[in-house]
This record gives sequence, structure tokens and C-alpha cells, in this order.
Amino acid sequence: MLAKPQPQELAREQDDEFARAVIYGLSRPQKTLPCRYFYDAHGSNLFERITELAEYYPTRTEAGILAAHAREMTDALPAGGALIEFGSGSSRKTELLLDELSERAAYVPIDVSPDALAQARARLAQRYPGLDIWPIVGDFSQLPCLPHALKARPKLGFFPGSTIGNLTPADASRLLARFKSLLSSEGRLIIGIDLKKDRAMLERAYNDSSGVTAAFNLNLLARINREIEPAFDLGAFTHAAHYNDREGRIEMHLVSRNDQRFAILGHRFTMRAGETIHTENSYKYSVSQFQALARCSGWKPVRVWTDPDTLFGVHELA
Ligand code: AVJ
Repeated sequence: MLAKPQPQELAREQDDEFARAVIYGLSRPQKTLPCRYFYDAHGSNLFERITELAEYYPTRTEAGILAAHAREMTDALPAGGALIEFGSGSSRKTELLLDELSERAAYVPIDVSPDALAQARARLAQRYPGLDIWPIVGDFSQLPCLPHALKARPKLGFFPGSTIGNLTPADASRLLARFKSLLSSEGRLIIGIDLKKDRAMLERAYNDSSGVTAAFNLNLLARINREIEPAFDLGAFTHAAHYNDREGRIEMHLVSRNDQRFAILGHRFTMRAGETIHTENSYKYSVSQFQALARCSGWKPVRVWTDPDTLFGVHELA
């Protein structure tokens, strides 16, 4: 019989997974690193700072849309229902919906970080004393099982922040289909996605003048240095972000300043001056493009709310 893994072994397993993903990504012709590893404690702080930048419009614009239309977004969920949030993090934006829902619904935040869940739960329990909170530690993309007591309830999914924009359209469609099976046939989904717009405004949002996005991008290498081994000279890389018009996405890269070599756990890598590590995609969708993607995934688009400048879209799918 296998012994139950001890916490230390679990941590080791996660390290191994990180190291394996890094070595795999850096071994490809176009070097890549998965963007989910941006969010260690440092990276999460840097991302918080990004959301407050003048140039980074998505977070505040989406919050404005949620605040203006929370009543409509939640009106389809009957009393006794459950609001299920995928990748809830600090659950800040959720308060805009809970202000309407807390008297009649349960809240199920799903997140990989137990700390973030515990903090959010403590804050929400204070603010909404009657709210029934069922945190689930897990990766929303791996479709955790809902507690039995929740399965039969009417469900409203919530996936804000344009997080789905990190996925290719094919992967995004698969994720939407998985959400559909978790939320069952009567369920609805409120999902935020950044809209296509003028290239200059998009590129400003990912090349801010205070260099916070650059620090966020470089933190991926700093994290490898901290958690795997000190492999990178951070001064030998620069941040670059550009809009790829053909693919409809912002791409973030780390550009090698010169010819260099480095090794990670005995695996040797070389880079030429100007060669890049592709670290993130952030896809942008017009309203009709996103609705088409939703339809392909088995959802019916119901309503969409945007801000007055049509920078960001919040969709209701049924
Ligand atoms: C959290 C994925 C929505 O793509 O805009 C912000 C991440 N990267 N600045 C985005 C991000 C650089 C963000 N998402």
C-alpha cells in the first residue's frame, strides 16, 4: 500500500512539476515558459500593482461593468442557488455580485491557493454574515467535483478577469465545455473577456511606463532562480510585449540581450542575441467572436455588457 504523501513530499512534487515544465518549455525551438507560473507571492503582488496602473485598463473597466449591471447578471439565479467562481483569488470582484446575491445564494470559490481562499473567506464572512461559503482548493481547469450538497442547486458560474484569454481558442473552447458540464444544463456563466481594440492602447497596457509588467515578466526567471537553481542573469533579458494581429493576441516575451548559455538541473541551453522566451498570450475577442466560441462549446450567448468605450466585455452564457 502506498503511504499518504506528507506535506513536504507534496511540495517536492510541485517543484518537480515546475522544473519539468521549465525544462520542457526551454527545449522547444521557440522557447516558452507557462504563464501559470507567474503567480508566486512576488508575482501575485506585481499583478496586483499591474491592475492599478493607468495604462492597464481591463481590471478597473470590468469592475465598472460588474458594478453597473450586477443586478441583471444575478437575476437568473433563484434563491438557494450557488455562485461558483473559477480561479477566485482574492474574490474582490465577487463582492460586486455578492452585494446582490448574499441573502439567497451560497458562494463556492475555487482556487489553487489555500491561503488566498482562507483570506477571502475570512473577509467575506465578515462582510456577509449570512453567506454560506464552500471554498474548494483546486485547479479550475481540472474540473473539481462539487460537494454533494451543492450538486442539486441551481448554479451561476463566474469567470472574470479575461483569464480565459491566456488560452488558445481551442483550449478556451474545451474549458468552456468543461464549465458547462460542471454547471449542468440549467447553469449559467458570467465571463469577462478583453475586447479587440486599437493596437496602441493594447500595447501600452502591456508595456507600462513604470516597468511593473516588465518586472512581472522577469519574475518568471527570478522564480526559477529561487526555486530550482540560480540559472539566469536577469540583466541579460529584456521585457517585450506586442500585439500579434493575425492571432488576435498580445504576446509577452523575454528577449535575450546577447548570446548566452545557461543550465537548469544539468540541462544546457543556449540563446542568441534577440532570441526570445515566449511567456504569455493574452487573446482579445470581439463580441461576435467570443459568442461564436461559446456556441462551439455548447453554450448559448444570452446578454453582453460593455463599458461606454467598449474596451471590455462581460458575457452571460446559458
Ligand atoms: C490575468 C491573464 C488577464 O492577460 O491581461 C497582465 C495577465 N499579463 N499583464 C492579461 C497580464 C501582463 C492578464 N490576465
